[in-house]
Amino acid sequence: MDPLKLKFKEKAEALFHETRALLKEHSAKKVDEVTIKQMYGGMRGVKSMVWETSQLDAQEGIRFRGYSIPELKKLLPKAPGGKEPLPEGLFYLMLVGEVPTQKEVNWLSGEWQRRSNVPRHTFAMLEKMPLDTHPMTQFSMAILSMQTESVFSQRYSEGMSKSEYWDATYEDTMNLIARLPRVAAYIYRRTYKNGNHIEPDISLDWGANFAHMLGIEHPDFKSLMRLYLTIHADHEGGNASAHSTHLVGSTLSDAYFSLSGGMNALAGPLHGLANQEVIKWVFKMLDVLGTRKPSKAQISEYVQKTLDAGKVIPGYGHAVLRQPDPRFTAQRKFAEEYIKDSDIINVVWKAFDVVPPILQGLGKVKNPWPNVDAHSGALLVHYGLTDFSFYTVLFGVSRAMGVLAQLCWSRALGFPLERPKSVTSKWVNEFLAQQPVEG
Ligand code: CMX
Repeated sequence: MDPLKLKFKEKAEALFHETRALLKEHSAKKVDEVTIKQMYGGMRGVKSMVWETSQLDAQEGIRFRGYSIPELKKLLPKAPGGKEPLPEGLFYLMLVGEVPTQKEVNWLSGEWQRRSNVPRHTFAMLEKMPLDTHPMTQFSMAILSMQTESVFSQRYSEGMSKSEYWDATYEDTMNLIARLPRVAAYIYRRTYKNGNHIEPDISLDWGANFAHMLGIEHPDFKSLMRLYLTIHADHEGGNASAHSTHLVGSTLSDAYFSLSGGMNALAGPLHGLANQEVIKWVFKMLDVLGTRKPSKAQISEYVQKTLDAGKVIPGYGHAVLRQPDPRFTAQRKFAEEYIKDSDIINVVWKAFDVVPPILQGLGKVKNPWPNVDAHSGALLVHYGLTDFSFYTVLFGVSRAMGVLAQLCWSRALGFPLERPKSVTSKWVNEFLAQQPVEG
């Protein structure tokens, strides 16, 4: 058994027994009540799921196993000479709850290289897709096409015991994450670079090798990818991509089915596709205004026009957060450190000053602040990755780490099929009619 799997096994056995004891003693305790508004309003804030890998605080933002992004930037191992955390380290932390050593992270980089072989039929399947198929469609289908390799499905069909589910899921998780950069880079190169593919460089870490296979050779782009893949990895369990992965997985669908489901949720414009929408919106604004250096007053006017047209301002707002997203701030800090004077980044920063008061003025937007998607496009454009429709795939490669680490936990803790109760409008009206009249 590999050292990470062994560590996970020990932790999982301990938490499994702890959880059984907790359920025996406290099953009937209530942690929440659901309002009519929450039922009709996308279940905001309803505490109904356990998610080990990260937790989101509305004011403070995301913490991965208790660590904030600035803390992780200091604590997680780096590539030689690099300043950004290695995403492998975050996966390790999410999976076993311990900050890994450099040696442990180096082992994981090598292990993912070892497991990174993509089945040939995945590339053949992609080649059959029209070139203008959205990269997220290609990505989700490519993940699904690799389901033929699922260790979980194979062992399930052979009669695996429930106690081994976590083991097979760990194998699928490691294989799948290892293969994603190659798959994503293949989609990128076939869609935008005439199928001129770049072979992996096995001397590189997971994020840097991805940057290399995309074909963007600026050394700072490798650093950006390491940071990007770290900060997008998880956002507790209720967000749409995480929750979709979790829901599909709860049927004992394997990691491939589950992640593909999660990616389909990430592809929506209110979720991961917002990173593509932000940069499209910025460039449209620059075109309409006829300048690369718009004033704050010009941006303000364009924001108002967007709202008047009945559209949202992409990259702003959040279902849970009520402050600027620390993932936005981390990207801003990266830009301040690595990039001197970029028009497009200046526009993003000016928008940060202009958009929140306008959204606040609408009186209905609960969070007027930028989210993770407000900044990423400008950084990617700076390094020459200007194919906007690919951006959500980058998000997806990172998100796989959080949702699949959690899938291992869901299997280890024996979480059952997810099946919340729904009611009809008629039921709601009858329920209300039975309530005592207030006042
Ligand atoms: N621009 C304009 N209006 C906005 C807005 C924005 N950025 N954010 C919220 N609103 C509006 C909502 O559309 C809603 O209007 P209606 O009542 O007319 O339907 C109202 O304000 C209240 O919404 P909310 O409670 O503040 O926000 P929700 O929890 O319903 O939605 C989110 C959250 C992210 C979908 C929303 O803020 C949004 O659409 N933002 C733009 C898209 C975006 O950036 N998504 C990416 C989020 C991060 C990620 O998942 O990647």
